[in-house]
Amino acid sequence: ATRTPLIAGNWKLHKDCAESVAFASELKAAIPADIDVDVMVAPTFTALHPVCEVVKGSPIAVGAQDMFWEAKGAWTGEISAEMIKSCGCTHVIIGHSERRQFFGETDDTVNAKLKAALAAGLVPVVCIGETDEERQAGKTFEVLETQVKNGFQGMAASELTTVVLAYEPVWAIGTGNTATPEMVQEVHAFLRKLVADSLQKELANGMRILYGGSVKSGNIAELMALEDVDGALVGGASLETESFSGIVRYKR
Ligand code: G2H
Repeated sequence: ATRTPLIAGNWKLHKDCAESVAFASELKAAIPADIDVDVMVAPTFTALHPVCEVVKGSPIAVGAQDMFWEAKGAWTGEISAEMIKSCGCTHVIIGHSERRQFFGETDDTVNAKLKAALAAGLVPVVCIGETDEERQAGKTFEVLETQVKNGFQGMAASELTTVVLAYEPVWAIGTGNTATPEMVQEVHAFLRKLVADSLQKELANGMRILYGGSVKSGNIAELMALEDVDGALVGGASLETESFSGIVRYKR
């Protein structure tokens, strides 16, 4: 299968508008225009539009870190997929573990957001992952299977072709504890087979499965060398030009 890798930077709650714009223009200068991977950054909502303007004409795509599933109405504080798209964004992160852990995100809300993102033509990056407790209890595969099946509930393979999966073991996020390459490959192969068996083989072969959790320029190459790893979702190491562009330009 030919899957173009995606390296995505999740800026989380970092950088105000001016800082985001300045950083985006630094990245634009640091990342070669003919880079052979897809690159995406996810600034805060308030910086989405100016960052989209800055990276225009570069290989850097822009995504939101979250979205709401309704298109409009009395939903104070929420932001729709269409609004994100109208800023110039092409991607959206859905179901990040921090949303699940701190903001009540569930597989059902992931499912609703996924449908709305696809309807708006955004590329969804759907995050899944087990906690430390679940891994210790031997429930990793069970948990991931539930997250995938419920997250994709009611959708056909033909609707899911642009979807990107991001495997982020919760215990590896921002902790400096990266999963070993063996653990990552084992899970990614499991996920691809799960998508093949529960939906469609062709979909599974084309689906990009990213790894996330303490990815840095020092470990990206060994992760990318794994058969079923098609990119990375990077948090902490995506916040500086040298480290993020180093990850994007990992040794092939
Ligand atoms: C996981 C990841 C980015 P970090 O949340 O989504 O963060 O690379 O800081 O572990």
